[in-house]
Amino acid sequence: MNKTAVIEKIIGSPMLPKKDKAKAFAPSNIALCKYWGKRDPVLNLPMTGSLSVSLNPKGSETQINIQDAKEDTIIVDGEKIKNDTTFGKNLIHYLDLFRAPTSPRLTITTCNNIPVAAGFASSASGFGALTKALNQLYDWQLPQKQLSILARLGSGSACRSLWNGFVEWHQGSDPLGMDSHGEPLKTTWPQLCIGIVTISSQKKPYSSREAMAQTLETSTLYQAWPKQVEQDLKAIKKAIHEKNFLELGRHSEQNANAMHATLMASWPSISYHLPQTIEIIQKIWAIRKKGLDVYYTQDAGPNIKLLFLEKDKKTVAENFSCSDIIQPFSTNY
Ligand code: 2P0
Repeated sequence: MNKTAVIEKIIGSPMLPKKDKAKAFAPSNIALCKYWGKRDPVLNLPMTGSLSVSLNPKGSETQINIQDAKEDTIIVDGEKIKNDTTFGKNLIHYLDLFRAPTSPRLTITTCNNIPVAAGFASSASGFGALTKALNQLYDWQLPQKQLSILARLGSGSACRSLWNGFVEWHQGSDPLGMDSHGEPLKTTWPQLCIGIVTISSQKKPYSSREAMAQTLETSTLYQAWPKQVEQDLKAIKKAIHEKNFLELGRHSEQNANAMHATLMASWPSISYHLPQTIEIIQKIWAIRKKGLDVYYTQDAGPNIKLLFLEKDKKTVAENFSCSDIIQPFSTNY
């Protein structure tokens, strides 16, 4: 299936901008039940559902300005990105999906207030913010669900960055992916904390995209992954509903570890762990044995995200050097 067919269904034909500038924000999100593997790599349709929590107020703000130039200009955190880099090409390909060939070129300026180096899915908040800004620029007036489908075409996990709070990404079954989008959960959890433990800010050795494809092709453990997700998704939703932190922590941690085990069983093997990643994980296990309710999750990078409750904020901060502690549901920002 190709992206044009999806665009056709949602916005009709490519068009000219209705405004000369637009600006929008989208939060970063961290998956408690991970998206790993695509059933359609062009449309970023997942093999399973997933569930995240958005990290508002951390995320991306994207401004679009129309410009009188032959080429688009991309600026991320004050730095001009070349259009022929992988990032530049992906972004321009995405912009081309929506615009008529005669449409003016654009300047896309994105500012992230979360360290991109911390392994947060900046592509998720970036494509989330860009899609919201395009909605204004072209005056589509689309509901969030449709925007979520469009954001997914840029980067899978971006479809969860359209909302604050807990968001479930439905796997869907439609070949065009019209039923594969984010949906917010109603429950909030003001005491929930996430601590970022930054281990390395170096560029990761394999992109999620490459690593997902390799896992699907070669990992003998991948056949167990959909079953793992089915169990974890159900358990995590129940834990959120019942505010059962120990169950939330346990299933989030187990889900992340199962994803990394699946990666490790690929050939050639893929591991995002650095020695300090293992050190931190063992420290978490040891401190948990002593009675502190701290759990973790890890994405496609070496950094660890701690999960804990507000009552343990001080102890966690004393024991781990968190570069940031985020309370996604706090109203005190
Ligand atoms: C997630 N990750 O659920 C998982 C867990 C990383 C580990 O979604 O190829 O940047 O753009 O669809 O969304 C990172 O993958 O991949 C990701 P594409 P994406 O958050």
